[in-house]
Amino acid sequence: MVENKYDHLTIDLDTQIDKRRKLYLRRTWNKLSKCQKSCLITTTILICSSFLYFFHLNKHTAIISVKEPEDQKYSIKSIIKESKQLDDVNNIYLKQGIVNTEISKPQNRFEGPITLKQKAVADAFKHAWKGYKKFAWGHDHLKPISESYSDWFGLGLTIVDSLDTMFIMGLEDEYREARDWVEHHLNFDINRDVNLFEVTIRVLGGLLSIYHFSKDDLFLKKAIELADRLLPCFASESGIPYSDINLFTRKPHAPKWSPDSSTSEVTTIQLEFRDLSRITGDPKYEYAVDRVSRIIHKLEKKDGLVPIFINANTGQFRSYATITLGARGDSYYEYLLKQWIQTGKTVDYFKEDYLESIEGIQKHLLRRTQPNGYAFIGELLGGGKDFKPKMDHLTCYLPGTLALGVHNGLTNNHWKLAEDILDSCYQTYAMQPTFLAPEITYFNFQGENSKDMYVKPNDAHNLLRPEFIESLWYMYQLTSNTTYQDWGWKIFQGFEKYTKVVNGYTSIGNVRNAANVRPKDMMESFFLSETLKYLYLLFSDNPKLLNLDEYVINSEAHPLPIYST
Ligand code: DMJ
Repeated sequence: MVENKYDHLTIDLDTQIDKRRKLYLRRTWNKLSKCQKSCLITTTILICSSFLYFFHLNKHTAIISVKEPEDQKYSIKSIIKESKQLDDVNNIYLKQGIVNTEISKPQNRFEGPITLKQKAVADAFKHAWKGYKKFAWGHDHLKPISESYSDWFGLGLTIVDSLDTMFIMGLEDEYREARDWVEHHLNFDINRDVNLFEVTIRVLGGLLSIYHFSKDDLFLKKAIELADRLLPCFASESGIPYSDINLFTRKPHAPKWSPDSSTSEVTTIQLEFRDLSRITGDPKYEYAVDRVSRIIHKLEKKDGLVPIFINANTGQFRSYATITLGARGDSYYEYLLKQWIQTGKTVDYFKEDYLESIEGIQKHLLRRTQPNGYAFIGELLGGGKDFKPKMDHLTCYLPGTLALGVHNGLTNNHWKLAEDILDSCYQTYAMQPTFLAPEITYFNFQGENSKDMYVKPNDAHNLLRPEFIESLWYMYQLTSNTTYQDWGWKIFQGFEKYTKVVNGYTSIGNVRNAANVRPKDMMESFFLSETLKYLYLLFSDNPKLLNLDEYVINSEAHPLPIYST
C-alpha cells in the first residue's frame, strides 16, 4: 500500500476536532439543570431497553418460523424449543386452576398449543394416541381397558380420522407416523362391507381435509380411490344411495336390518363428494350427490322436517317414520346450511329448505320444560302424530349450526334459539355429578315431574361425543365470549376425571354415578377427530384459528374450503 504524505496531518486534525467536540459536549452537559439531566438519562435507558426487547422477540420468532429442511418434506411445524422446559410450569398452573396464560407467540396459526388449556388438550390427544399405537395400531378403534382393538370397517379409522387434528395441534411426530401408515398400509381393496355415510364423513372427509392443509398428493390419490369404490352405491333405481357397499366387489346393498337407508346418511355425503369434484375437475362425484339433494328437495315434508328413513329403490320416505334432530335425522339439516355455504351461497334451494326446516322445528319440535323453562327439541313419532320429549345428545350440534347461519346473513331470530338450546345442552352436563352428559335426556314439559330433565338408566352412557363442544366452538368463534371456553373447560375436566384410563380414554356406561361410571372399553375415532379438535380450537386465544369464513366443517369435524359457486 502506498503511504499518503498527508495522512498524519489528517489524523492530527481529526484529533483536534474530536477534543473540541468532547469539550463542547461536556460544557453543554454542565449547563443542564439536575431535572433536565435525569430526564435525558431516563429517556436513554428506555430507548436502549426497548431496542433489546424487540431484538429478543425477533430472535424468538425466527426460531419458531424456521424453514423446514428438505428431508422433512412432510413436517408440519418447527418444534417450539421452549415447550419442554415449560412443561413443569404449565402443570403447576393447571393444578392451581390458572389457565389460558400464553406460553409462546408463534406466527403461523397451526404451530402448536399457545394457551395452557390447548396444551392440556394436545396432551390428552397424545395420551389417547399412545394407547391406540400400542394396542390398536392400524385397526379402527382402541379398546383401552382390554388393551385390544375393534374393527368396524378395517380401515384404520382412528388414524385417518385424526390426521387433520394432528396437523392443527402441530403434533409432528404423530402426524408423520400416521402419514406413513396411510402411504404403506391403508388399503381399500378389501372384501368388507362398509357404510357409505360413515366412511365418507370419517375417511373421505379426513383425507380431503388433510389434503387441503398439507397439499400432499398421497391423500388426494387415496381419496379418489375410495370415492370410486363408493360410487356404485348411487346406482339405485331412484338415485338415492344404498347405505352399504362391499369395497372389493363394489356391490351396494341396503342395511342388513332394514330395507331403507337413513335420511341423514344419504344427505351427509354431499360436502365431501362435491369437494372431490372441485379438486379433481371430474364432475361425476358432485353429480351423484347433487342428484340426491335434488330428489329430497322435491319430496313432500312436514314444514321442512323429514322422516328418518328413505328407500333407495323407490326414492320415497318411509311413511310414519320418526322425525327427529337426533340419530338418523340430525345432519340432514346441518348439510342444507353447509352446502349453501360451500357453494358460495349460490344455490337457493339449500337455504330455502334450511330456513323452512328451522321454522318446522320451532313449530313442531321445540318445547319448554317445567319448572325452569329450558328449551329442548323433542321428536315426532308415527309420521308426526305423537310428541316425545326426548332429546339425543346428537341434537346439541344445532346451536352451532344456527349460529353459523346467522353469521352468514340468515335471520337474527335464530341466534336466540341457538343460545336457548345451548343452555339446555349445558344443563344436561351440569346436572350430572360427573359433569358429563348422557346419550339421551327426557324433559318434563307437562308438569309430570318436579325436575326439568331426567335420564333413564339405559340412556346414561357417554360415548365421548363432540356435539356440544362443537356448538361451543361456533359460539365462541362468532362472539369471542369466553364463557363458552369456561363451560368447555369444565367438560374437559369431566372427561379427564371419569373417562381417562391408563391406555387412553373410554366411553362410560353411567354419567349419573361418579363413584361407578362403568367404563365401556371403547375409544371412538370421533373423540380424536372431533371432540379433542373442537376443544383445542375452543381454547385458542384466537377465536378464528380455523376461520368459518374460509372453511365449512363436515359432520366429522373435517374442514373443507368454501367455494364461490
Ligand atoms: C360422528 O361420527 C359425526 O359427528 C356424526 O355426524 C354423528 N355422530 C358422531 C359423533 O357423535
